[in-house]
Amino acid sequence: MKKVLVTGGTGLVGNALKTIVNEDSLEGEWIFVGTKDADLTDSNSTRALFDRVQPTHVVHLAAMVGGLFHNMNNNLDFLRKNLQINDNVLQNAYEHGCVKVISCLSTCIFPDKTSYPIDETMVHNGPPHPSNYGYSYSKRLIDVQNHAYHDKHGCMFTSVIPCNIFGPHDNFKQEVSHVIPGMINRMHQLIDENKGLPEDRKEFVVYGTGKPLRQFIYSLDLAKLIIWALVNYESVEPLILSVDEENEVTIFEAAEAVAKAFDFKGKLICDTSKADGQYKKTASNRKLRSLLPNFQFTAFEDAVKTSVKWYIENIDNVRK
Ligand code: NAP
Ligand code: GFB
Repeated sequence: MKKVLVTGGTGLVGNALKTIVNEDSLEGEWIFVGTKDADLTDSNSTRALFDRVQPTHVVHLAAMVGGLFHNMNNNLDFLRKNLQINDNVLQNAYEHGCVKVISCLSTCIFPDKTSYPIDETMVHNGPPHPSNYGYSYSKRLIDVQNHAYHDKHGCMFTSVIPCNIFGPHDNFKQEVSHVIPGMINRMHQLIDENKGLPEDRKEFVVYGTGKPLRQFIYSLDLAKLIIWALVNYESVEPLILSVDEENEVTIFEAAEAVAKAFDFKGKLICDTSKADGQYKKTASNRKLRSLLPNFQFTAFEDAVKTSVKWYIENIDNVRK
């Protein structure tokens, strides 16, 4: 019987996986772990976790994760912590004879100077954007590690490359969050703290120019794709898990979707003193579509609406 260890099981993607696993009552035993179960930057703690769980499969999500501003100021930490976590998890997966490991990269790790759309062959074709080189190189090395374990020991260690993810159980903490949870948190606060102000007098600040382009995948859609890949994807080469290129939106359009979800009628103004980060990282999901042609992604506005609703309903227990 399959025993799937989900590292990073207490985060945005981990909780989405847990929701889908429970909803679809998937076969096998699924164990979702976070730092309190084992600090994966520590080799002894990681070994003790694998000794205890004895997994047959690993979905490796655990990482130091954050948005643009958190990355910009902490490249060394992102590099070191994620290198430690990844080496401990992959080496223990090998030593414990795991049948398969699926790790998570990100579309933000591709070369900054590149042609578009980006595809899976381009991971190592040049330096990443300077804002997140620490995270990017630690993630790129997972691909190198996967090939090394496969070449030496025949391990089926592979990776998926999601675009920007959002959804319930996201990290809404201002200083570390990604753009959508960051805007949800700030807009809720603006509305909450200005109840007496006429709606059209309220001004919400969108950081940066609002012009950068992003593809956003709803966490529950990603979870379904990861589960599909765990069962059906048998290649060491990475697989991009992203919405279609034409579903790319500007940051300003993402802000408008958050405003619509809150029924916010005030103004959206851009604070261009704040960094924009990468202008675009448009990724092709052609390879995914060739394997899974009929997958239906949740419409962006509907996913934002569901995420805002979840945030409001869980406000007392969210990471913020
Ligand atoms: P998240 O919500 O920040 O969750 C991170 C998870 O990793 C948590 O379960 C956390 O445990 C765990 N973790 C962090 N440091 C750990 C440590 N030292 N030891 C053990 N566990 C540790 O992150 P996420 O957004 O779900 O990201 C999941 C994966 O998707 C990551 O590999 C990330 O790089 C990738 N990804 C994310 C995005 C995005 O937009 N969010 C986009 C592309 C790829 P605690 O709960 O105990 O802290
Ligand atoms: O999700 P985000 O922080 O990271 O998005 P990236 C940053 C973009 O959103 C910038 C604008 O253009 C910001 O100026 N923005 C507007 C905001 N309002 C906000 C806000 O309230 N919070 C945040 N955070 N941004 C990350 C990588 O890039 O993508 C990570 O740095 C990671 O390594 C992640 O891979 C998926 O999409 O720019």
